[in-house]
Formats: sequence, C-alpha cells, structure tokens
Amino acid sequence: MKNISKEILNKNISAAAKLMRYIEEEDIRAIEELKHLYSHKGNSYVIGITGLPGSGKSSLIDVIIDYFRKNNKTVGVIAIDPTSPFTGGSILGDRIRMQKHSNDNDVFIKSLPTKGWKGGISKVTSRMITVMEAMDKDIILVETAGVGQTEVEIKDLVHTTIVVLVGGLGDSIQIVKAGILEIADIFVVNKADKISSQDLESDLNSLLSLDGEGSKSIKDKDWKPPVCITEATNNKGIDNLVKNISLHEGYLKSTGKFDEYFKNKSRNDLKEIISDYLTNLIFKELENNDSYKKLLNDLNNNESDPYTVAEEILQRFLNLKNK
Ligand SMILES: Nc1nc2c(ncn2[C@@H]2O[C@H](COP(=O)(O)OP(=O)(O)OP(=O)(O)O)[C@@H](O)[C@H]2O)c(=O)[nH]1
Ligand SMILES: [Mg+2]
Repeated sequence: MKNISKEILNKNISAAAKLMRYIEEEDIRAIEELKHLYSHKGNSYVIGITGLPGSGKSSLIDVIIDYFRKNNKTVGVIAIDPTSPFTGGSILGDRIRMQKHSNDNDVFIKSLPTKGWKGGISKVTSRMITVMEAMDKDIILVETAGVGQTEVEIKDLVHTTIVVLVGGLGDSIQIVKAGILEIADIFVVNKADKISSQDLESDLNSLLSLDGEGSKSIKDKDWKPPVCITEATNNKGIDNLVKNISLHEGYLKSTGKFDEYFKNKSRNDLKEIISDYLTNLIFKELENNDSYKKLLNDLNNNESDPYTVAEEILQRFLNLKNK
C-alpha cells in the first residue's frame, strides 16, 4: 500500500491535506493513492448543501457541525467556492465562519476554488469525498453555490441534497426555472429572522404537492421534500433540519436507494476516468500525427466543425487501436 493512503487510513490529517492538494493540482501521484483508498467507503453519510450565493449555506454548515460534534460524530466539509464577481469569492468567509472548528481534529474543512481547474467540479469533488470517506468521517458536508450547473451535479455525489433559499421576491418562479425542485431532498428557508419565510414556505409546499406535470418534476415521488425554516446565525431550526436529514437517510436505506448511491458514484467515477484517459491519449496523438494536424487545421480555418472532427478522430483512433 502506498504511504500517503496508509497514513490517511490511520487518520493522519496532513497526509489527507497532501493528497487533496495532489487532487486539486491534478498531480498524477493522486491516482495511485486513490486506488488504495477507494474501497474504504461505506460508513460516511454525504450531505450536499446548495443554494444561491449568500443564502447562508456556510453559516448553516457551521451550526450543523456543532450539532454533530455534540453527538460525537466526526465531520468533513468540502466548500466549493463560487468565486463569483458578486461575492468576490467566499473562501475567506467560509474560513472565518467555520474557523472555530479549526482546533478540532475531528472536523476537517477543505475549501476549493472553482476557478482555474483543468478538470470539472464533479470529478474533483468526488475525489475529495473519497478521501474523506477513507478518513472515516461520519458526516461529509459539501457546499456548492447554485450558480450554473454545480447544484445539478452535486445531487449525484451525495446522499441527501439540501437546497437553501431565502424568502423574497418572485421565489417560486425562480425555483421552477432553476430546476431546483428536481434536485432537493430537503428545502431550507433560511434567514427567517430577517425576511418572512411564510410566502416562500407556502409556495414551496403547493409546488411540491402539485399533481400531474408538477409531481413528475419532483426528484422522487415516494419522498416529499420537507421545508425546514431556519435562522442559521441564531442556531434556530437546526434540530428539525437534522431530524429531516435522518428521516431521509432512513428512507434511502429502507428502499434500497442507499446502495444505489455507491453504484452511481462508481459508475460516474469510471466515466470520468475513461473520458480523461482517452482525451489525454488522443490529444497526445494529435500533437505528433500529420493527418490529425490537418483535421485541426480544418477546424481552425472554419472548414469543419468540432462534431465532424471529433467523429473523424475517434474513428481513426479506434481503427488504429484495432489493428
Ligand atoms: N439575519 C441572518 N443572517 C444570516 C443567516 N444565515 C446567514 N446569515 C448571514 O448571511 C451572510 C452570508 O452567509 P453565508 O453563510 O456566508 O452564506 P453562503 O450561502 O455560504 O454564501 P456563499 O458561500 O458566498 O455563497 C453572512 O453575513 C451571514 O452572517 C440567518 O439565518 N439570519
Ligand atoms: Mg459559503
């Protein structure tokens, strides 16, 4: 067994931090370690927390950590920073919000900038989850800001997806438009101390109980996502939220969906690994092969399109490999 992975299985925090750095930097050394860690999963419960920037996701995570630590559960957090021009990036904010846990060895917080990665968010996040599973964290919390596709991807990586909203203008329309109904296992209406949550709560409840067309869009018909009202900064509503997370866990386990999660995760991981591998292989080939270069030239000169070129390249490449 490789050294770093062995250390991680012994719960060595700096070894975990090192591997996470390799993963982030797409350092090839990460792969061998991940191979050794992959089978050490199964005990962590993974919770995704998504929602608009500033809705209070990190503040909620902060009080959820408190809750689980009081119950002697170990916690890992992966905070994916939106680095949006509106918030200017919240890594510092996350650190400040969660820093009171920094002396607690049973809380491991990893902030990830979304900017500048070669790979996709879901690949890196999935690998970070693997590391935290190998550290045998009881609870893994993954924060993503709902800007773009990240909130849609997150649902494939976690057991329970929590969507955080704040009462205000035109909410229900925004929710339907964003496709958020489909991904939420639990809705949280946060900042109830500041902005009335009543309208949004009743909008959500009526959207969730719609028959016909509406119900088709709900992620899972057997599970009706509850709406939890919280005040993260006042530590209010957290017991009820955690109770609902545990109800959802019970639901997944009683219906066999809990095991489906592992199948989905390994299938998704496999897909990403193959697509990475093939892409690298093909592009390496492209650099040294004149006929490929011609195809690229055609593309650059607008004499072809990427779809046609991709078909050509794959066909040639597969024929080459068959010979
Ligand atoms: N009044 C009130 N303020 C809150 C509540 N929850 C969070 N906040 C405040 O809202 C601001 C944003 O909170 P964060 O927890 O950073 O929100 P976030 O969703 O993690 O933000 P990003 O990571 O930047 O997307 C902070 O100033 C918090 O103190 C709440 O329940 N009530
Ligand atoms: Mg945050």
